[in-house]
Amino acid sequence: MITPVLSAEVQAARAAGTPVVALESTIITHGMPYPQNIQTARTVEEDIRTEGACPATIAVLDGRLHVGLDPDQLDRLGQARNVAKLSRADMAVCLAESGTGATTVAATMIAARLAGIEVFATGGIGGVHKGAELSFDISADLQELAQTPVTVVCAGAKAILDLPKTLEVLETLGVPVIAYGQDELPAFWSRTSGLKAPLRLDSPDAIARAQRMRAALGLPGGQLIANPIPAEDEIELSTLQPIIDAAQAAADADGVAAKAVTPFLLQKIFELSEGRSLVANIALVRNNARLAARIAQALGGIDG
Ligand code: PSU
Ligand code: MN
Repeated sequence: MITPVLSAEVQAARAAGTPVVALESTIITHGMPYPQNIQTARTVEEDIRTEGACPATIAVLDGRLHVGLDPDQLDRLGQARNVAKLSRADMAVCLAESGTGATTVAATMIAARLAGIEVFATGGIGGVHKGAELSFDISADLQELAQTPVTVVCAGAKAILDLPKTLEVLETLGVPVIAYGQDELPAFWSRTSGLKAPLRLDSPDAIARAQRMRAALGLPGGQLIANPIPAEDEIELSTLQPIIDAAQAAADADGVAAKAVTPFLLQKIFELSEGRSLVANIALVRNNARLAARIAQALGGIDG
């Protein structure tokens, strides 16, 4: 097994028994424009520290798997162009070829597990894309949740996805999809989706206990926590739906495919919403980071 390179902060947290929360880096390189990407990454790390936990942003830099980036490394990644977007399929080649790449949800889960980190905060996971019955575009994030034991806190699946199909695939794969504090599945920029979440839990403790029970049952895989965006930051689905439809139509017209789809749609929605989608995206990632820190603390109180 390879040993990830731990940042000084993560090493100190380990020594002190401070809980650690993993963060992905594709959201920095492919999910948000510069310079808000770096500012957000820093703010989110600070939110985790304020909750008494330690942030560990994960990326592959020059052929090494980093768990925790120092401020310089974070800056360089946020300004770099043509950084690879790494999922399960790409990680080994990138490392073996001494490459640099940002980790998606799937790749971040793999790295978190290698580093013994049990909780990970992001914005939204990948899922089943609209038109998947023809394109077969289903994110590797879903398979990863089925096999890698990390609790992932997101704000629901992005409304650019086919949400009912995403829930169906997660159910087939045996992934617990747990709405936090409400019955409905949140839809990233909005608190509501019109879909009932399969499961609901109301406290970090309850989420931590469920994770331990899953392991005690001998089941592989993680849990998906869908944490609704704070009410004051949400953009209602009715406002966003025409924008999402226009972005999807542009992607179809341009023949955008595979890995390029999610970054393309996020950028188009950012432009068409005149930046509103980004403001909401930042608020929901921060909200997820705070909850993840509390879950990490609760897990620390229960033997693993
Ligand atoms: N959430 C965001 N912005 C993003 C992503 C998630 O708010 O850019 C990224 C994550 O890294 C996720 C990836 O794993 O999009 C999914 O990409 P794909 O659909 O190609 O699997
Ligand atoms: Mn895809």
